[in-house]
Parts: sequence; C-alpha cells; structure tokens
Amino acid sequence: MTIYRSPFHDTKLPSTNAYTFTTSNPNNAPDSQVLLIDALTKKRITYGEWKRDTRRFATGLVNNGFKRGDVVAVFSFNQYDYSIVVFAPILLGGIVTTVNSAYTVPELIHQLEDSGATFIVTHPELLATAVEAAKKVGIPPQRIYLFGEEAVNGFKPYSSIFPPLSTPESQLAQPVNLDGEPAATTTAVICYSSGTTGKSKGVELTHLNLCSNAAQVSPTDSDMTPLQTVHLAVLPLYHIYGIQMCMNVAIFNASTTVVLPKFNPVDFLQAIQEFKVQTMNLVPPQILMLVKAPIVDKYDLSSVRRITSGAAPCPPELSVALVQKFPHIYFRQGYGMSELSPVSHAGLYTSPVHGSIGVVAPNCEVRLVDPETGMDAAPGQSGEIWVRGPNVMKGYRNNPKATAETIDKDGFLHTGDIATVDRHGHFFIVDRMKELIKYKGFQVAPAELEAVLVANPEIGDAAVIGVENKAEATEVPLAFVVRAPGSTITEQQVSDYVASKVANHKKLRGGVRFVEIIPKSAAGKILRKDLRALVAQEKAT
Ligand code: 4UV
Repeated sequence: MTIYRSPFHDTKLPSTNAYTFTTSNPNNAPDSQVLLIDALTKKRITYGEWKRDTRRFATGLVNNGFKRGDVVAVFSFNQYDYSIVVFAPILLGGIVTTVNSAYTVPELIHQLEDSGATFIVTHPELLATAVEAAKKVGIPPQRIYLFGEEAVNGFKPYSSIFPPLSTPESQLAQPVNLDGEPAATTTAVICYSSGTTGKSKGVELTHLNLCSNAAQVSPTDSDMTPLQTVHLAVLPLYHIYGIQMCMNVAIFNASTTVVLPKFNPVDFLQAIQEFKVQTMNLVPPQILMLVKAPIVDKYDLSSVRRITSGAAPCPPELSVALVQKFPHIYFRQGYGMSELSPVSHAGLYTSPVHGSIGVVAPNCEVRLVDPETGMDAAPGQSGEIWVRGPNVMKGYRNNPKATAETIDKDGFLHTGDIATVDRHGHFFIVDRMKELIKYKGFQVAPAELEAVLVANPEIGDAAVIGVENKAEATEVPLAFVVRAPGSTITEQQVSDYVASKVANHKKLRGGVRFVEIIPKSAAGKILRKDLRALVAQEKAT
C-alpha cells in the first residue's frame, strides 16, 4: 500500500481546549495590538479586549443557563466580533454551529434541530428568519441574541449579558481543561456539509481537530515570514475555510484581521488599499475578478503578498494570469473539506505549481485509490484521495451510518475527489466522483435540490448535476426534470419555484431541461455520470 506523506516533519499536536491553543500567542503579541477591524465602520478590537470579551460572553452564557455540551447557533454574515461569539461556547466546553446567512427558514430549522442548538446569535437583518425557525424548534426568545449594539423588537445584543467591565478577571469564565484525551473527544464546532452523498449533515469537529489543523497548516505557510500579518476575512466565517483560516489561524498568529461583512468588489478592493492587506484566502471567482475586472486598476493592491485559493478548482491559466498581473503576489492553492477541519493539502507560496492543490500537510497520511478496484491507483493514474490524520472529523452528528460510509475501519476518510500526484508529491484534482456541486466555493447538494423539485406536484422526477460556467470560474446546478402527467410547467416556473425555496447560492443557475426519464441504476440510484456525459457530448458537438 502506498502512503503519501508531507515533505514537512510531523508537528506536535496541541491536545488542549481550542480557546487555550488559539490564544497561546506564539508571536508574543501585546494585548494592545489590534486584532480585528470592521472594514466598513472601522471599529476595532484589540487582542486583550478580544480575550476579555470572549470570557465575558462565556460568563453571560453560563448565567443564562448554558451548560457544557450545549450548542449555540451563529446565524449571521461576517461581523468583526464573530469570533468572540464562536469562542465563548468553545471555551466552556460547549459547541458552536455556524449557519449560512443566506438560509431560508426550513434550512435553518434543519440545522437547529439536527445540531440540537438551544441558543442563537443572529444579526438584526436575519432576526425574522431566526425567530420563526426558533419558534418551530422551541428555542425561547430570551435565548436569541443579536450582533450590534441596538435592541430590536425586544431582542438584545449579545453583549447585554456581559458582566460589568469592572468584573475582576478571576470572576470571568475560565476555559475548561480538556488537556489530553478530552480534546480528542469533545466537539467544538458542527458545520454542515453534504459530504459525498445526500443532504447536509452535521460535521463534528473536536478541539483536537481544530487545533491540529491550525498547527498543520503553519509549516506550509511559513516559507514566507512573518506569519503575523494583516489578513482580510472576506470568506464567509460560517464556512470551514473561513472558520479555520480567517479566524482560528489568524488569531493564533495574532494577525490583524480586517473583516468584511459581505463580498462586493468595491468594498473588497477599498479594504485592501485602506488597511494595506497582506494576506488573503479567496475562492476562484474572486481571483477571476482580480485578473479581469477593470475596476481593480483603480486601487493600490501593492501591499498584498500572499493569496491562497481554495474550496473549488482554480485553473492554472487563472493563477498564472494573477501572478503575471501582480508580480509582487505569491500564490498557492489549498485543498480542504469540512470533514478534514479542513486542510489536507496546501501549496508552498515560494515554489508554486500552478493547477496543483499542493503537497500533503504534516501529520496526514494520504492514499490514492482506484474507485473500481479499491486498490492503489497505478503509478501515474488517478485515484480517489483518502486521508488519515488528527484533522479527520469525529463523525457526522447522529448519523453513524453516514460516518461509517465515509471513514473506513483503518481511519481513512474517503473524500470523493479524484486526483493525480507527480513525482515531487504535488497533487492535482482531476475529477469529483461525489455528488457535490460547488457554486463559488459554496456547497450545493444535488439530493437537496432534487427533494425540493419532486415535492412540487407538477414535477414527476428530477436530477441535478453541476456544469461548468467558465465565465464566472465556477460550477452551477443544472436540473433535469420530468413533468408530471398533464403538467405544462415551464423552465422559468421551475427555476422560480426552486429559488423561492432555497438559499441564493443553490438557485438553478445552470438552467432546467425537460426530459422523458431520469436515468437510474437497477437499485434506483440516479446515474449522474450519464447526465454529465450527455452534457459533455452536446458541448463537443
Ligand atoms: O466541505 P467543503 O465546503 O470544504 C471546503 C474547504 C476548502 C478549503 C479550506 C481551507 C483551505 O485552506 C483551503 O485552501 C480550502 O471547500 O468542500 C469540500 C470539497 O470542495 C472541493 C472538493 O471537492 C472538496 O471535497 N475543493 C476544495 N478545495 C478544492 C476543491 C481545490 N483547491 N480544488 C478543487 N476542489
């Protein structure tokens, strides 16, 4: 059996409370250092204030009945103090589930119910959705708090439960001791992913998972110094890529993080120029914008040194165009998956291999397995990436069956991604065998859209696949639909119907096609590869 390992030595695994690890401050940053800046309002939080307010919120939670193991749902777009809300339950040995801010009421209900959340922190703009979903799952209004400083309709800011500023530090909540084995068994974060098949599932990540992965990515970052930098958090902080790279790693390195509530080109470019941003984690459509959009030339981006692209494939032509246009920028891709906390591969800034997702991260063991035979892929051939390491999730919440289908008895997690590897250990993603569609890095689960489609009485059957949209450097969902007998539903009506039921990123941007029958295997499984072949064949002719 061939196992691919990192060119880096294994790193020491920090088996402790994730709050303790994240604030261990290896760069000796003073408490007076600015840690977080709101890109729009310019409000700032220092490192010392962050630690103090995280413990104050934790204290407030305890005073309001929060117990170890309880779950707080954070339902918001990016906020400069998002990480305070995330780390308060974590330091108490509780759990955070971060929710996509575009979610509709049914999508939010699913996550609240499945995770078992009993508290919600949300944003005033999302309050109506949060209140409706909370009512359905029985979360009382007094356990719904807001970002910001204003009360809205009787709902109070989360800071309203802080103890007074004069409270001595000794009386603030302390991080619970999870040193050793408890760090490996205590869940800290539950994020939602469809994994290789089906609908979205709760990915349980432990304290050890999160701390390990932050430690694992450090060596791949550190071919550029210093690690302490001005970082831009434009990725959504509810997604694992944002949680880990823009929050945990950034705080660990005591980087100053400029937080943008939502992505739009003007605010993004303005923030880079104004705050002299040095490091950014992005997704391929944002790289495309930097390369192509004329507006970019109006801004001074000379401060930027490092860009990582991840969450979806970045074509080599695109990254080459980026570094040609901005010769002062070092570029690399990373590869990750929610279930891997998330990084298993990362490139090196100073020796980029365009089109590659990089080399194996330290402490990870990787196999490339032929999905047909279950044996090692032959040399030079592609295979499914399997990963074993301290960053592999504890499992899917309340779903031992899906967990057993994803992590095998030897501890390897089957990613559903197909790759090749060159003789220097650089991996290249060449295909995806799982159902997942990535729209601009966001997950879209075909099974979820199919369930929405067939719930419409005008639709007899449906299947969804991802198709490439080169102009936007992304995939988009395309639906094949069988009309119910007698139905005259149109493509537009199907699209509008889906758009009314799901979050914005799940819309059928690839279109709707009516067919007579959905191809299925004898066992009733949709033969997506036949549908993909159909689209490829049409494209070729
Ligand atoms: O579960 P998820 O939504 O997770 C992610 C995480 C991506 C990260 C995180 C931290 C990084 O530093 C980083 O570079 C990337 O996306 O979706 C997992 C699936 O997304 C696809 C692949 O199909 C995964 O199974 N994917 C993620 N990164 C890449 C990718 C990539 N670089 N190239 C191609 N596909």
